[in-house]
Amino acid sequence: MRQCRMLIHAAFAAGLLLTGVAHASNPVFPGWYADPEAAIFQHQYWIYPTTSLRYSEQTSFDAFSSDDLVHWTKHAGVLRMADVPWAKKAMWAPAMTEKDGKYYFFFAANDIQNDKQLGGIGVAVADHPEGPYKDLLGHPLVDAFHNGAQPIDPFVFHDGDGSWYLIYGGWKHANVVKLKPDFSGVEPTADGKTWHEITPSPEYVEGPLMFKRNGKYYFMWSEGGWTGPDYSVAYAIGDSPLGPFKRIGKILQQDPTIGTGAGHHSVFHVARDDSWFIVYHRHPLGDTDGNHREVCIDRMEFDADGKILPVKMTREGVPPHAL
Ligand code: FUB
Repeated sequence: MRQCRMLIHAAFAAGLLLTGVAHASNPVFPGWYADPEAAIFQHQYWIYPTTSLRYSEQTSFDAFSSDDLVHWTKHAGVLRMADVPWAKKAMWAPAMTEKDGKYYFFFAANDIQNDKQLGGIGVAVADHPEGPYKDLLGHPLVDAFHNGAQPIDPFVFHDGDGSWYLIYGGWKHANVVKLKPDFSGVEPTADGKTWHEITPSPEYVEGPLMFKRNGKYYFMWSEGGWTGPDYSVAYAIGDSPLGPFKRIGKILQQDPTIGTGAGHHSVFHVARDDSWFIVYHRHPLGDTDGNHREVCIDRMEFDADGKILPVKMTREGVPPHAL
């Protein structure tokens, strides 16, 4: 019996389930990390998280790459505060995109509380997914509050018509704004308006994300307080990236048997087989330190009408999945 238990432990330690299939486990990599951004670059999965420390210690970002969602390679310090002249602390929430062979890393810095403070959302650029990323502009891309939205938690959405949008916002307000094609600033949409508020409901807090599926725009975000157990993810579906969006409901929240404070997510969509994975952070059970956040991955599925099904958080994560 004892020998049998030892064998089971050895199998798990080797990353193998009893079926013999290598399997991820949640968290997907060790360390306190949050706000994961999922991206597929150069036929590999990438995750770019916030380093979940005190604000004064949030001065660089690590990235992680994988061929199969199970085995992850760490790339340390892909963007460092030293390479962003205006950043002083609280570097958060990467948003990644590739354009014309360059890789762009959007992020928030300095946790500004009003328009007099220097900081907001910036953008850095590199020749490779693993960096090194360097500040593109020498100043923030969004440096002030618009429609009440704190300039944090960027997300970049590339629409089918070629337009690039920045979706962002904390303090219970979300904005969408059209990016100039070279990401050097923002520009008005056809109606002459620049800062479009798309706050979907009073429950919205931060961590927005957008994707398009079957011609519909899915807008997702986090609700609750990120340090506590109630942090969660909800969503809406609309006909335009500019909204309007009406909240449908929560799809990710704490599970008293698995973890608490599950939120600030992003998604992998594998086009080959139309499979979807949600990457998010959560607190370990019983741990009340707000910064103790771990990056996890689980399946995200849709019903026949295109509604997102509630996510079942797991300890196991997902089996290997080739791109
Ligand atoms: O990690 C810092 C902050 O925590 C993010 O900006 C928020 O969305 C929350 O996840």
